[in-house]
Amino acid sequence: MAMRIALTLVLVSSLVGCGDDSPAEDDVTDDVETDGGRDRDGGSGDGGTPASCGDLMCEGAETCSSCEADCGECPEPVITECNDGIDNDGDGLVDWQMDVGCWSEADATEAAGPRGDENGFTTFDLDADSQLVYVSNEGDDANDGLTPETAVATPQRGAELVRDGFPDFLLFRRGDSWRGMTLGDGRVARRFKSGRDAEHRLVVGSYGDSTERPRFEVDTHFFDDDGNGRSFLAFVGLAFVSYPKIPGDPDFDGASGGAIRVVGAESRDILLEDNYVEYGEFVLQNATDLEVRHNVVWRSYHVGTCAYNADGSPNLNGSSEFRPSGIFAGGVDGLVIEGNVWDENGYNPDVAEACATIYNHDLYLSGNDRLVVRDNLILRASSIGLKMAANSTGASQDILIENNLFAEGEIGLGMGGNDDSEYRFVDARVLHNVFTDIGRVPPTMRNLSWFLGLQDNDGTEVRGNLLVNQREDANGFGIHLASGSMRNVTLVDNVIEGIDRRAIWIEPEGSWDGIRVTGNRVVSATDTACLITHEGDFGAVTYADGAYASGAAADERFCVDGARMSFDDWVSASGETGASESPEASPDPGRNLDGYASHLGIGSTIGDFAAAARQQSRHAYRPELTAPNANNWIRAGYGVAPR
Ligand SMILES: [Ca+2]
Ligand SMILES: [Ca+2]
Ligand SMILES: [Ca+2]
Ligand SMILES: [Ca+2]
Repeated sequence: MAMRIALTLVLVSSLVGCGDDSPAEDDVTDDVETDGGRDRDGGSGDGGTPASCGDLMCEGAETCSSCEADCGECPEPVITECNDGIDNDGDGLVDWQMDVGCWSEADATEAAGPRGDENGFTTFDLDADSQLVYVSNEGDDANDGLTPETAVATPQRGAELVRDGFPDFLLFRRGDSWRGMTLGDGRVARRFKSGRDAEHRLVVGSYGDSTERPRFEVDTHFFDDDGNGRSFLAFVGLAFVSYPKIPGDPDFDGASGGAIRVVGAESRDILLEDNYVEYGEFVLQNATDLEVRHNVVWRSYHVGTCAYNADGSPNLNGSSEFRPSGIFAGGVDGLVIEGNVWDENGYNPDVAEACATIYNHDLYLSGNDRLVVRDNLILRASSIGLKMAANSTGASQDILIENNLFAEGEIGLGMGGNDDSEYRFVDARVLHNVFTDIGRVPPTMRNLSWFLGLQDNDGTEVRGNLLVNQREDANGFGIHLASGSMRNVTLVDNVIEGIDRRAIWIEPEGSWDGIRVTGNRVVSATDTACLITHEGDFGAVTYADGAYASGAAADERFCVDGARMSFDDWVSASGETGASESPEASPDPGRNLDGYASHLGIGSTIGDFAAAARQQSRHAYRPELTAPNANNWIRAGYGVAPR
């Protein structure tokens, strides 16, 4: 039950914290302890106030275990099935260290349960004929691998011992590491095997007393179906670090590496959960029903991405020769991407010739159907946080993008790209996302600050999003609709505040039909803002119920076909019904991840927040570092209800 207690506390503290930062910090620190996060460094960054034990303030990385004097005595650990020393479910596996039905020591059940009962994580039961194969740094490939005491030594030997078509478990000892090894020696062996069916997967996971993920230092993908059908797999709780991209590594080349690659058209039902990827990426193409959940992907990059003009000056577009992103997914039918941390993908500021480019992104998703992108932290992308492409009519259908947090990069969400066929994106919902500081520090150094752009959409609802914090004088916009085709697109109940330029920018073409812009609150304090920029005929666009406030002169607040105009002239030009001026002021505008890092006591910058979020794992899970909770804190600054 510890998990539920922790979640409740966080919810309470984030509500309490809405208008009053100071008292919530202690609560958050307590939550971390309750949630089993002892002995973590807390990810405190350079920008925070130095914490000193003994000053009677529990702050920064201090916890009850590191500083009892300030933080008080640690609560007694809650006894659960997963830490009571008993094999409660009779499967021969005891507690979180060994039982694959435990997501951590805080799990109340050794049996697997629905994710909603397992803190959002996937747990497993053994099947009658499941076989477990153990791999550790103290193992020996001459062993049978069937017990921890008789573990084998290498991933390739372990991969041989689990059986194709069976619900077997290949378990690596946590805290151990392997270098230059994958699931097979060579391309064919790395294609690995399949499980039995979607309910009986072949699981590649972990075991042991450590909470540190088994670490694979790889120079290629750890698993790669290589175009062959591989199905019913789960890769859970593993760390993949591309060692030739580790700055200072003796084998550094800045080029080789990987993580997981699934490209077989016959591949299906593959889960990637709670993995940590440094310098590598996920590549998913053509397959069916893939899930990418609760992973951390940081600094996928490749040297050779810088470009130069003839005079030797930098070409800010960068080179298209290498295209690293945090994930590339193309042509997948059924793709869920939820609860992940994507940070600084497409470049590496610490490596020469690894420039950010316009071609590289945190997520690059092209032509996927039944797509869900939910609850992700999408931070500091080379160019676009979430680039969505579709290269023919109807190429991407049934799309849900919900409650993600987009911060920095130069473009937040771009649904368009690379083609001008009509109606490429069909039945999309973009709901309750938060976008902040897009383009504040564009890694490419271009002057863009584009928050949310849609092209060639057919049947799209953009509802309840919050777009805030744009630096002045950028080439910027909030929400932009422009393309040859657009029909049945609704922008409703969005809050757009502090967007310096075209907060809502609509450029209708003759074929457009059924565009509704309704109930949005648009506020900008600057004198250069255009709350709505409309360029073209009004026939296809219905405006209603907008609430507007502007720092611009009274006759310069809206822009129609290049001319600035007053609220009254806007209403008369657009025919907007129910529009109003001077909505209620936001209680604490300007909230962003810098402020949230301060609020949590983990630093003062987006980088501090990101560093802490990259430490997330199921064994050390901090709900306050997730997109939904960060979003709620930012929302409160703008008077937007929590979700
Ligand atoms: Ca137990
Ligand atoms: Ca058990
Ligand atoms: Ca369980
Ligand atoms: Ca069990």
